[in-house]
Amino acid sequence: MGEHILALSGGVGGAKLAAGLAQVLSPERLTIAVNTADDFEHLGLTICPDIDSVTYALAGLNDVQRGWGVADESWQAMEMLGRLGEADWFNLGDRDLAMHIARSWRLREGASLSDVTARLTNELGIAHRVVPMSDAPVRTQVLTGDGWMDFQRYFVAEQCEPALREIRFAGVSDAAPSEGFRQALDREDLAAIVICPSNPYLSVDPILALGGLREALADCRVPVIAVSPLVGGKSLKGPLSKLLDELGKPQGNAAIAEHYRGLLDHLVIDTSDGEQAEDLRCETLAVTVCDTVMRGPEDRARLARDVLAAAAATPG
Ligand code: FO1
Repeated sequence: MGEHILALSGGVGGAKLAAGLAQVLSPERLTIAVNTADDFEHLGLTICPDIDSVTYALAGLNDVQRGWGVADESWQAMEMLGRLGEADWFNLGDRDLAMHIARSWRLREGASLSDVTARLTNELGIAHRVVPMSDAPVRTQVLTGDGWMDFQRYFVAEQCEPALREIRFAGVSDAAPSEGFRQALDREDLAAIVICPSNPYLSVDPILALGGLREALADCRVPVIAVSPLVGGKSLKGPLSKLLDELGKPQGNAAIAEHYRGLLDHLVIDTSDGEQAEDLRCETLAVTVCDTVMRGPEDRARLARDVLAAAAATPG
């Protein structure tokens, strides 16, 4: 087995495993490529929720309870924005706001999202490589009974309540993988690709939708291993189970295996779903059952080790 691991991550659950991998792998051995299709422009700022979830988790700054944003946050800027009559449906904490200001300012100065992400993670003391999936803007939009809607409006303002009929990633046909992402994929010493426990349809699909990416993963010589975001058949956070219903998909890990069919070599599922393992296993898919719930740093590191061991035992 070679040396380098490429992790694909969305926010929250994905960020936890990304942080676990960073706990057990040295910086030279890990690249984390992050979904940027949840990004949006709000109050003149570029907000990158998944990059920030990964960054805050790696820097130990993340709010565990809320699942997004910075711990020990204050909300004075938000309160003042409300008083000024500005949009207050998307909560920006004071410390989090500093991140969006720094990023937006650097982007406006002409830096790429890759450069800005490298700079900000570095300033926060993160030695591991966190790269955006692309430097070009890609934006998730969802079709509901009210027509097409931007992702954050659906997710935060509408609390995922409208039934979802279709998902699209605006801009993806013009977006290439970022240089850092491409370099990690092309590494001679690449040993495995880990798909973190993020929503396959909303958080991982935008990454796979980048030109040639799904094919590159299907054809790659190293094992592709995914950790299911389902625990006891449900996602711990987020709308995955509801979405499976609305999109007419099977419930449970059968949906995850079906979604990644052709590119996945190994699926890690939670002990609470262990009885599904036999049905999921086939000639081209190995299945590992372990505890995938990450309550703290020990759990994150343990799951990261389990995933790396499972990957090492999988032919590409
Ligand atoms: N999620 C919410 O449910 N409500 C919010 O007000 C909210 C604000 C927010 C601000 C910055 C940030 O980086 C993330 C934020 N999130 C919020 C989470 C975000 O909508 C989701 O984490 C992702 O886009 C889904 O992965």
